[in-house]
Amino acid sequence: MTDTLTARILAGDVRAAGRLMRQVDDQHPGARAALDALFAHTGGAYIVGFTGNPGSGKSTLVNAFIRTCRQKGLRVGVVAIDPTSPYSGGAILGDRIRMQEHALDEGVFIRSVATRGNLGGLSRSTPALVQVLDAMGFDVIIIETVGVGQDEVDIARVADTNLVVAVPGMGDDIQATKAGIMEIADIFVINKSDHPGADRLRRELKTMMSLVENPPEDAWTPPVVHTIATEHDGLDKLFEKIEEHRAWLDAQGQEGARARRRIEHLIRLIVQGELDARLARAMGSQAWKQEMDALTERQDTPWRAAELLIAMLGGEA
Ligand SMILES: Nc1nc2c(ncn2[C@@H]2O[C@H](COP(=O)(O)OP(=O)(O)O)[C@@H](O)[C@H]2O)c(=O)[nH]1
Ligand SMILES: [Mg+2]
Repeated sequence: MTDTLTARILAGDVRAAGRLMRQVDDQHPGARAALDALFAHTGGAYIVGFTGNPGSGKSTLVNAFIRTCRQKGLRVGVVAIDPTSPYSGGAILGDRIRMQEHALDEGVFIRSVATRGNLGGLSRSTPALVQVLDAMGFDVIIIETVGVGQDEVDIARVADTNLVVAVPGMGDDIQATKAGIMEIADIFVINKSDHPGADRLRRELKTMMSLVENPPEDAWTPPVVHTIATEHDGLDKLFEKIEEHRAWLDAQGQEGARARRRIEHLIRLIVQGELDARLARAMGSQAWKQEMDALTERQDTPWRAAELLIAMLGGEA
């Protein structure tokens, strides 16, 4: 069973891949064996993260970027994460619509993930989905994420090159400074550059970057690229900057160490997802309800309760 499924995925069969991805979402026990079998075939894809506030134009930009990649003959897989929308909700439909230009293109595979109410779901499923796309032989894998919480920032770290998408005219607060987003930016994209304030935002970003103390001599300075995603404007420049960043990574000779760090990071995400899921299960149990009864009566302490909870996490994976 697993053998035929993995063989079909390795051959690029999108229906087989879709099936495994659904199994990953449903935490189907069979998914693990397939993921294990696929892992040896991964590592060939270049992963690009698109992170930015809702409405900054990420999906539109991804759509335009896919077109640029396709013109160069590159096959593209996309994992679009929207933690605020339910599975059947508008954002996911919206993503489909914004990317539907590529709906019939066999060189493009788009997978939307919604995670509301699914504890540990994002960090659990995203690395697996990326691995499946990688094994399918896509040249470029895009991860679109909102980047508001630690979860999304963690997800972004899976990428080789991280784009942080900002838009002009949002007032004085530089949106990108939020929640560690600055640190993950390899390239800043000022999308909606047709709106007023794009140059000002560019200056703000440059000023912010100049505040980095004692950057190493060979450090990468994130370039700022202007785009108008709706008009496909600035995409060639963006592609060029991604290639420059990739070349810089190669020149750093960091590929080995980076690849190691990334796999380690992936494993940490998988463990975090698993722990979150186990924690949710443990805290939903009868034993825990009784413990909470005892606690509210001051018959036990939070520290002893925490120990009990940790002991309860050790169950079956
Ligand atoms: N004026 C303008 N509108 C844009 C641009 N890029 C995207 N939009 C619009 O911004 C809205 C949000 O875009 P979307 O791609 O869904 O943003 P996301 O939530 O970040 O994925 C849509 O109505 C887009 O048509 C742009 O460069 N200029
Ligand atoms: Mg979107």
